[in-house]
Amino acid sequence: MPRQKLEELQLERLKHIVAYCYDNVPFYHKRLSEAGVTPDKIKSLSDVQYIPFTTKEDIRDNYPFGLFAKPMKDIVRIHASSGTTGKPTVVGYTKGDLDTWSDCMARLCTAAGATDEDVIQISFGYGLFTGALGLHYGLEKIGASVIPASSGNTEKQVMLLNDFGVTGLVSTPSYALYMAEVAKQKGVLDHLKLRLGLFGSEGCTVEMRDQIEKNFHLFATDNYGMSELMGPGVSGECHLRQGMHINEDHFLPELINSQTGQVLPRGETGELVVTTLTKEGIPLLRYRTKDITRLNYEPCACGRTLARMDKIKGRSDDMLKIRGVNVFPSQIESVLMGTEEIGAHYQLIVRREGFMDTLEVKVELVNASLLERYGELEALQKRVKHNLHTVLGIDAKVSLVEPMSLERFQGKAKRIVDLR
Ligand code: DLL
Repeated sequence: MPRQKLEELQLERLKHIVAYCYDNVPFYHKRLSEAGVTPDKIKSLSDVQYIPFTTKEDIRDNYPFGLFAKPMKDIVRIHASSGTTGKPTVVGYTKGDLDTWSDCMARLCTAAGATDEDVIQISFGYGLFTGALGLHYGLEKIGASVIPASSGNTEKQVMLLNDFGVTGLVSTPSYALYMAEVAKQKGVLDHLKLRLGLFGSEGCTVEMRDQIEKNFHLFATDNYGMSELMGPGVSGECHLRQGMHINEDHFLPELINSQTGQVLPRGETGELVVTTLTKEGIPLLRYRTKDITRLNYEPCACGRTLARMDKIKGRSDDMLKIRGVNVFPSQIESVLMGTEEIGAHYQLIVRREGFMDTLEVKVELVNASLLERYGELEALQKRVKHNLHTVLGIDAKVSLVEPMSLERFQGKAKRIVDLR
């Protein structure tokens, strides 16, 4: 769709969703009234700026169903994101929402290269988490053969990959790496038919992606979403992998400065804010995702006109402040994964020693024998430390540890240990 037409469609849908929220969600009626934004105030796409932000706290404060715009009889599915503290964030879907979700997912899976010839194993946990069912219905819609393996029991996962001739894998990037290790141990890694990875739900630098591709001999793509906005289905890479195409007919993106809330000019990096344009169950206006990215409105060589978002640089609340310096774990990952002798598993430990914050980067070596060659080990340690300093601007302690010694994850990896 030409951009102009797309923007007309977005405006029509924006006007509708603002009125829909105002009329059907008491929380929004109050919020919008207090801000003096009646639906008729929305005359252009940039008028979205008059609308106050919605945050995760707003959803939590209205736990469990307070932000739903439809009565329970119209809600046919409920998901929730676990959240590390307190109550989960609950979302509800109407039949229409489920159709839209499958469409959005089918579109992203197709853009990534999945077809009805593929046999695809879904190794996300089935349950309240949106990842598994989101991909599941999208892939069925395009006619792929879907294996709902769920997560866990990694040896069995590997058996299925092998025995069922699986061509596509859906999982977190960190779980894919773990599965590759187990496949190697079982001696089946080089016999697998895998050709495509549809990875998401957590960050993955290009360097980490290279590691996954090298291990599994597949083409890895990244897709993004969050439970509050839909689950997976918000954006994903096409085969050119020059950013994740946003399903802009369903999601209106903006970027803001996390501190000031100011909308940023095109081309700058900031926090992604999204207005859902078509959701019925729990529509959200200007939802603050806390995810840091950049938007690119240039047309893609693949022919899609949808804007693209860069890989997520990190979350504004994941950003580590170490001795006053902002550090994103993805910056560290890039350095580590760009070092040949270093494996794909790492942990970041932040401590406060006296008044000083310290960062320890623990990372596995590819080859355990290096631990016995002290001179080489020390040289490698120095090199990594130097490279980290160049990128981060601060000193980190680098601990090179034995292969297979750090924890493995079957869902989203938890790599940061903040002991402060
Ligand atoms: O993780 C939805 C999802 C499932 C997306 C499967 C893609 C694939 P939540 O559990 O609510 O939903 O977590 C949302 O995960 O705000 C990001 O911080 C992070 N995230 C999701 N996808 C990516 C990605 C699902 N491709 C939170 N890259 C988001 C980096 C991602 N971070």
